[in-house]
Amino acid sequence: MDNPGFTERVFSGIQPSGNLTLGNYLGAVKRFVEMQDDGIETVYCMVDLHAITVWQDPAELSRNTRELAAGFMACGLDPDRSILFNQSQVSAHAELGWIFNCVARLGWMNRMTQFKDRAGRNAERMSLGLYAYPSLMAADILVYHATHVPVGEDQKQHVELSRDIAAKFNHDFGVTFFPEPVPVIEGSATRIMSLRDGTKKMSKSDPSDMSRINLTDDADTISRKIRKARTDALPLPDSTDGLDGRPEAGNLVRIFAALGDMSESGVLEQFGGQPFSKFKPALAEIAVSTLKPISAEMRRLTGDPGEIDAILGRGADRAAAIANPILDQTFEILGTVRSRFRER
Ligand code: AQP
Repeated sequence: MDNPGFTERVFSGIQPSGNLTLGNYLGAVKRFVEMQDDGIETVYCMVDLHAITVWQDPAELSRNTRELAAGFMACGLDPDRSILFNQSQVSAHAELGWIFNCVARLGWMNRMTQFKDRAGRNAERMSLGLYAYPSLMAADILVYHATHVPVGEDQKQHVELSRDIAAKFNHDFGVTFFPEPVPVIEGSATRIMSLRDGTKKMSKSDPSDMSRINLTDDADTISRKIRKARTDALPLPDSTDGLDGRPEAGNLVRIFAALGDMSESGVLEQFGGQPFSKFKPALAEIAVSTLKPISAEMRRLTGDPGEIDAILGRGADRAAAIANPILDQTFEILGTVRSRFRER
């Protein structure tokens, strides 16, 4: 057991920074649903405070948040069994985030590859929030004393940083107060790549819509995006070794395997030796049949934004009931005077 003395609890979040992609679905949400059914308490969050680390149009932010909530539920998250809410409604995240800004070291932040990837050569012009993002993410997880964090491969470094922050806090104050959360990176699709460039992650904020499949795409759009997906001139190989050095082919095979709940070798047993003109229509078919019921359910749910808001409000109340006492104890450990009565 990784965290003796702590009850197992799952936390994860997704930014409402655009449409949910097939990468988010296969790398994260599908796993969220499986963990909900594992009998552990699950807390899932639309991390709007992370989304605003880059400018968001206010109307789009609320639309994306409701759409993401609908996406979660359409994929199988049940707001009665999981706690489902948006981050900014539970202020304990931001408060613990500040405390962790004072625990985390600049050197640790400087090593975060996601900031470097996103900022590129424009680091000087990025927001301070984008730089401090991993310390808020540590607060998101640790304000629930969460022990397990299902994520895609790209978030592994951030979860590891949460462990370092928890360990340093515990050490600095001589306590065993925060658990050291474990990243859960499982399944065959922990890193789905762009349809336009097999070396780049599929991302909801990629400027090219052709680079990704959105959960809201209709059947024609999905088929067109797969037909136009970049590939090479060779047929598919007979074994997974033959995918080495062929990132686009490897990505499409991985997507097929994840959608069909089969292994990559199983896909190649079926399609090895065949050209992409044969493989792509089969991939489009399995993608459409998986996503069609999800997008139909999302459309139904987004038709009633009032109901989504009510679900998020109730989820936030349940989340705050766990987070606020943990935040209060953190302030006590720090030694801040807490004399104002507030209902917790
Ligand atoms: N391409 C991917 N393959 C597998 N998993 C992925 N995830 C994201 N992209 C892929 C996983 O989805 C969860 C939510 O991620 P996020 O929204 O918090 O931020 P992100 O990782 O930065 O995702 P995006 O889609 O690339 O968002 P933007 O474009 O706004 O930055 C995480 O668990 C992530 O690992």
